[in-house]
Amino acid sequence: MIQLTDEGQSYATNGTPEAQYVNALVKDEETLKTDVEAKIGAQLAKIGFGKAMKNKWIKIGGDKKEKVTRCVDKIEDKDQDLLASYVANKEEKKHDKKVVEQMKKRQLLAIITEKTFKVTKGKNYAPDFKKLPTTLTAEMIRTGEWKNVAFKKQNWNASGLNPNGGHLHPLLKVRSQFRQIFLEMGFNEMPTDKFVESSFWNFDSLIQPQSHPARDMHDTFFIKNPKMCKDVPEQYALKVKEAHEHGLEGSRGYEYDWKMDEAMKNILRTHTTAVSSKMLYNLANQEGGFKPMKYFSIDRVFRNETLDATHLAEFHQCEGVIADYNIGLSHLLGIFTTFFKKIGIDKLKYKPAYNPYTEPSLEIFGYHPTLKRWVEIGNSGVFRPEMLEPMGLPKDVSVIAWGLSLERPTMIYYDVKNIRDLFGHKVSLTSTKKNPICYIQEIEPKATLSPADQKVADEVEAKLSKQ
Ligand code: FB9
Repeated sequence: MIQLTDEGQSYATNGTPEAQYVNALVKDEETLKTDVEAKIGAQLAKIGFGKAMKNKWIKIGGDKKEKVTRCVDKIEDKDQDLLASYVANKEEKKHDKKVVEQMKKRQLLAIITEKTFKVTKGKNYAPDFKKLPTTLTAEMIRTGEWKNVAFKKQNWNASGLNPNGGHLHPLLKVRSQFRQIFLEMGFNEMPTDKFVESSFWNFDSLIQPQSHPARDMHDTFFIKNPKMCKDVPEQYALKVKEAHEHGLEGSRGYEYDWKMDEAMKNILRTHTTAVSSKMLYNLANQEGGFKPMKYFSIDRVFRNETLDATHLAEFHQCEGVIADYNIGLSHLLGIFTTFFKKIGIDKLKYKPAYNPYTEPSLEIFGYHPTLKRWVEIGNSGVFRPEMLEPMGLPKDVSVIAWGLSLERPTMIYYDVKNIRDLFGHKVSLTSTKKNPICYIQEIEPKATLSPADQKVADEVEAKLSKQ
């Protein structure tokens, strides 16, 4: 359809600029150009003057050509007639296509598509909109009303609502992966469901002296109520006292006055080794006597830390403990090889370290294949005899153990930079809902051939490469 632009409409009504220019003049009378501009407007006069000259409807005069004179009686404004005909009949195919195209180029008209809809009453026509029921109710069935009800058309292809089920927190996903690894290595889970522990099990049973700075308020959370624990095995406590004050034969102990009161103070456990100690005591005193055992735990521990981007006042400690006859550091290194390969690290280095309850102790470092750098991945050691003998473990039984956190590996697996985005009241539930499955890739064991087999493999390789 043809629709005139504003300019086109004004020409159709008032005539083209050239026609308006000539009609502003009297035949054979000289007129100043400026007077014409004042009469019809400078813009229109500018456009009209040129065309009127081209049509020889006017001529210019005066020394400075500042005058114009109309030199025709009658003019025929064809463009105005054309534009008026478009108003009368908007169908473009009724008009000369080339002329319409020219008019379009001069922006005097535009070709538009006009859609018209013929609306008639449908079979469900109703003067007002009735919301059709979408659900068949018991009431409708009971009253028989369902027979006369038109239900809204069901869209059976609509995708159902996402069932808003529960979502596991990344830490718990990594915890279950680590639990799986410990279980498949034959470890048994320790009961770590008590966050409140006595100082006795958390420190004294581990031969951590009562003056040790870690036992101070600024490192440990003490419980106000109940301030003191109920029970500590009496006979065992006396042996622990002896070990603290005088050591065992061959060691002097810490030579201080060990206090039961101090040991009875309740705290939030600072490590799950408190539970390991209790389990070892039970192992030594169980019916039928000591049996070799492998234990593990993964649970929360609490320390009065200075908070920062990677430290909160609590974290999850993972711990493995092996009690057996005549084992030592070499067994521990063997366990590390298997365990850390399963969590994706197979290049290990060790650094001598100190723990009050283990000697020797080692810090463990692993080369992380994607971080492409060495990362401290845990701590470990051989529990001291001063800890084991008071429990009643046989002299030829040793206990090796190691620990690591759950947050560090989780932050690496899920690329979390700030621990507050992982744990605590500011964690966005969306990230908990959206985090991917935790898939920890064990590093495949490399086929290490014996030298003789390697020689054969090299010869075969050499032959194949010549073919
Ligand atoms: O977890 C730690 N690092 C780590 C572990 C795994 C990991 O996984 C990679 C993706 C594959 C990456 C990093 N660390 C121990 C080392 C450091 O992060 C350290 O700075 C922080 N440590 C915590 C304690 O900090 C107050 C991590 C936590 C820790 C340290 C020691 C023990 C347990 C947890 C222990 C022990 C122990 C020793 C002897 C006997 C029994 C238990």
